[in-house]
Parts: sequence; C-alpha cells; structure tokens
Amino acid sequence: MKIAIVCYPTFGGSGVVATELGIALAEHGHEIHFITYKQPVRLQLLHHNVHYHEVSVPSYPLFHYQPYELALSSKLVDMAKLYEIEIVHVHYAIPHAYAGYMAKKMLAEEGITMPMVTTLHGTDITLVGSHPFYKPAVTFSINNSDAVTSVSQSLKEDTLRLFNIKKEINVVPNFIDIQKYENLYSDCERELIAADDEKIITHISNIRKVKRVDNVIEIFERIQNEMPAKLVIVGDGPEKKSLEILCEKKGIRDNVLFVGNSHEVDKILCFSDLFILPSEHESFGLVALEAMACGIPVISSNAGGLPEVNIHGESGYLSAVGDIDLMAKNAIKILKNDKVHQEFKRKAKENAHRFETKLIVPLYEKIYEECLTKAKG
Ligand code: GMT
Repeated sequence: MKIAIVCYPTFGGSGVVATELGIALAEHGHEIHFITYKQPVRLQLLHHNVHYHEVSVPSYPLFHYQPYELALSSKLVDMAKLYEIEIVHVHYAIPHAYAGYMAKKMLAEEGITMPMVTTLHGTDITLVGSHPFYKPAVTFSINNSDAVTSVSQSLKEDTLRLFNIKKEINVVPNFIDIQKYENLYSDCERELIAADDEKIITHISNIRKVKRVDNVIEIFERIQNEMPAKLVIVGDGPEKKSLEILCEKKGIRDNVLFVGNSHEVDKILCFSDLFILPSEHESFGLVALEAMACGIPVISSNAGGLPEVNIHGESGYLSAVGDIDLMAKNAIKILKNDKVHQEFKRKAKENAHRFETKLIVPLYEKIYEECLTKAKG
C-alpha cells in the first residue's frame, strides 16, 4: 500500500508512535510518505520505501496565526496525486484530522478517493480537543474519518464520554520493538553518572504540569532518605526551571540531573534501576512501555491507560494520582531488596512483550485494508 502518515515530528509519544509505525510498515513492503513540518526525530534514515515531505507555511504580515492546516491539506493533495497515495493515516486529531478531511474532499472533487484513518493519542482528546474552542471541529473530524483508533481502552472511553461520536473506535495499543532493546549495549557506562552503590531513578517527559514531575522529585527525596540514589530527568518543558529551583530548595540539586531532550534515551534506560511516571492524565504512557522493554520496573499513577500497560505488583506499582507516600513506599520496596528488584525487572520485560511491534502493526494493516475495500466497493 502507499500510505501517507501525518504526525508531529517532535519528541512527543504520538510522533514517536507514528514514526515507528511508518518504519515498521516500510519493512513490511509498504511505501510510506511522512508529511509534516520537520523530519521526525526518530526517523534517521530515508530509503526507497520511506519518504518525507516537508510542509512549509510561508509567513505573511497579515497573518497573526500562520494557517498550518491549509498548507498541510494542500501538501497532502499534491503528494497524494504525485505518488498515488492510497490512504492517509493522521496521528493526533488536532489539526491533522481536520486537514486530512479537507484534503480528502479536495481529492474527491478530482475523482480521487483517499480514505483517512485517525489515531487519537491522548491530549488531543483529554486536554486540548475537549476545549470548547476546538470541540466542534474535533468531533466533526473524528466522525468523518473512515476509521478511528485510540491507543488504549481508557482513551476510547474518554472520547465517547467527552464527544458525541458516531464512529466505531478501534483500540490499537502502542507498540515496541523489543528486539531493539535486547543486548543493545554491552556496557551502559552507568559509572558516568552514579557511584556503584547508588540507584538510578529516571523520569522522561515533556515536563508539563500534567506529568507532575514535582511528584517525581518528592518521591526521589524519600528514596534518597533510605539509600544513595541519583535522579535523571530527561526532556524539556515549561516546568523545568521551577523544578530546578525545587531541587535547590530541597538541597538535592547535586543528585538530580536534568539532561534535556535526548537522542540517547535507550542508553539512559539501560543504566536505570527504576522509572517514575506519576502523570495526572496519560492515555497510554509509551515511555513506561519503553522502560519496561528495558527491564525497568515502573512506579506510576493509575491515570488513564497506565493500568493497561503497567501491571500492578508485576511490572511495578500503580497508585492514585498524587499519592506520593505510597509511590515512594513501593519504590523503596522494589529497590531495597535485590531479589525483589530482579523479579520486577523480569516481569517488566515479560509484560512489555504484550505490545510487540509484530503483534500490533498488523492490526493497523487490517484497518487500512478494510478502509480501501470499503472505498472501492
Ligand atoms: O505525553 C504527552 O504529553 C505527549 C503526547 C503526544 O501527543 O505525543 O503523548 C500522548 O500520546 C502518547 C502516544 O500515544 C501516549 O503514550 C501518551 O500517554 C499521551 N499523553 C497523554 O495522554 C498525556
């Protein structure tokens, strides 16, 4: 199939999923066309099955807001005609589903059919999409997609609760290439950041309020009272500065490393002992799955789709949002006893296997085929 993938090219989970999906589909022999405003961060190599088309928005003084949807839908139309694209898969409803719908309609005027699959990722529904300013357009674009998928059962339920949806929503969970993490490094070089007797605790996110990174610091402080430890915070975002100040106030700044956005997430996970994700909302928690694939137990909140990924008492522990005491208690329970830690590590990896690429990607292929059959018939 010739498939266009529209996504955000940044470090966020939706862009990562879209990119990994495109790469996996290309390996299955499909021709993939990424259409976005920058080359996706996880897309290092372009080859004959993987193309990237940049959407540029020329600036014009009249525009207070640059019309990205317009440029994106025009690019989609041009690329669909040039490469005879059969189907478009948009990741993150805003504004991609809206632009995709417009492209589909423009192509239809010329007698070209291009079904659209929309994947809902989380904040496009729970935070941004349900805002009254966007809600009618988001509802319209979901209802006018040829197929809709959500990355967890929880997100499906949120979507049905928040919007008036007439379309069937298929749950297709996020996935991971477990093989990629097997024996990735012969030596993780953990001595670069921690002494032998120190545990390494990691958190990765876009450091926005919804991630509750201040809770990570509170939990780390409690862990540190029990054992020597270092905290590695990966990512960048609006809360970073105030978190640095919080660490300084607590007198733990020397033991907390803020490493910013990193292309070495695999390496950081390789030397981590525990991963913390106490989010307020989390439709899936791809980063928790990445940690589990590396055999790292996860201490998380029970928000959204996290209980579908992190299995309580197996791959880590779940607690109510904001229950720092319980999260710290569980973290210490795992880290204090080496035998317990090893068992959680084993189970974390075992549970990640439920989301292997080879199990999930065919679900998308099936959806594409169904859309194409329907469009032809
Ligand atoms: O977590 C974020 O804020 C980034 C966001 C995104 O749009 O990239 O992530 C969402 O999509 C990911 C991939 O499907 C999910 O794993 C994240 O749980 C989801 N984030 C939220 O729901 C907050």
